Amino acid sequence: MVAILVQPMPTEPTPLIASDDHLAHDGLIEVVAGREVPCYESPQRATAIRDALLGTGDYALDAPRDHGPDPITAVHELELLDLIEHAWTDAMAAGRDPDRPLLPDTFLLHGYAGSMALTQLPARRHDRLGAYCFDTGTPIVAGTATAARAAVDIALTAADRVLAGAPLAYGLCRPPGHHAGRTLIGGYCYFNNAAIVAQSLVDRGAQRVAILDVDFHHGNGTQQLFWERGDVLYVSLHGDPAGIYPYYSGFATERGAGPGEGVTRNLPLAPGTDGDGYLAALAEGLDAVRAFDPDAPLVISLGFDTYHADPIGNLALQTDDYGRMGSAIAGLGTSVIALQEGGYAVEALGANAVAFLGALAGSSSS
Ligand code: OKP
Ligand code: ZN
Repeated sequence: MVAILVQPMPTEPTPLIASDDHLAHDGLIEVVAGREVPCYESPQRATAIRDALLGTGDYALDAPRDHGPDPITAVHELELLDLIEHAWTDAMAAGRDPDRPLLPDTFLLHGYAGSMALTQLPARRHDRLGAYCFDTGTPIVAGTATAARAAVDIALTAADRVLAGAPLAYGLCRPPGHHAGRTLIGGYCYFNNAAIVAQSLVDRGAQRVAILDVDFHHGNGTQQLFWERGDVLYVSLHGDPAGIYPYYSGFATERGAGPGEGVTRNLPLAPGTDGDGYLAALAEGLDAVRAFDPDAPLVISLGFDTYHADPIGNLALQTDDYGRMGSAIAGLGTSVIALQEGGYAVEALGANAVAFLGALAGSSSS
């Protein structure tokens, strides 16, 4: 009698790209609803996720490789990079309090200019913040530029791993990126990590790249960057902007323009949407990805602020729903670059990341 041993396939650990460079980016406060509150986007978020993933034994921690500024300026204007790199040192040279974050207080909006042809900006970068920032939740401190650069390198290094053959790599980006536009920071975001990766895939020869954004908030920056592009699909599920940040974008009627017509898809969700409702919308989003037929790894903007206990979300997902999402996305059969965006219920972030990424990788610890 022959014993037939069914052995589980030994799965390679999933690359977990992370860096402690984010720790020095602690914005301290944001201004919301007329009040100064502690930043929801805290260093503890990334630490919690990293520790939980490493605790499973299914991840291989690795440091990001420096990719230089070029992948950033392929997506953002040089003046934005210059602002982020020098706003803090300009402010210190001007005698600003080193214990307070920089937040803009005067915004350069369309309505400010009207028909005037404005030609100049103030001399020092911290005085220009309101020309490059769209909200009061995106503070700059001494460590912001280093952290934001590291987040980009984390995202690009995760992409490198997948292009080198890993079926899945996870970039623990902090600060997040999906609200950052060509010349705009906002929503805790400075450089658009996912958009930079998508553009780098195009620059490395991809014809069709899909970005799936499952953060609770609409990724207005990512949508803006690829609005008229037919080669990068942006699909986003998010809280209905009729009552949710970023308020001005993310409605289902926004579908892209020109060569990008129909290559932006928004799936706004009603307050209280639970796992079943979410999975139904996700199936629709995944159908859009399949129809687009990407020839590159899927880029996921991964937020856990859809969780029922998230302090700034209003959906109702449970931890096991993140496993269901991971399994549904795994059903695409494509390799995946998963990049961290939001999620502010710090005590649940680790379990939610383990559930999502474990199911996506098809591991038993999910
Ligand atoms: C960043 B990411 C809600 C205040 C909202 C900005 C939220 C930025 C979310 N009371 N402030 O998409 O998770
Ligand atoms: Zn979010």
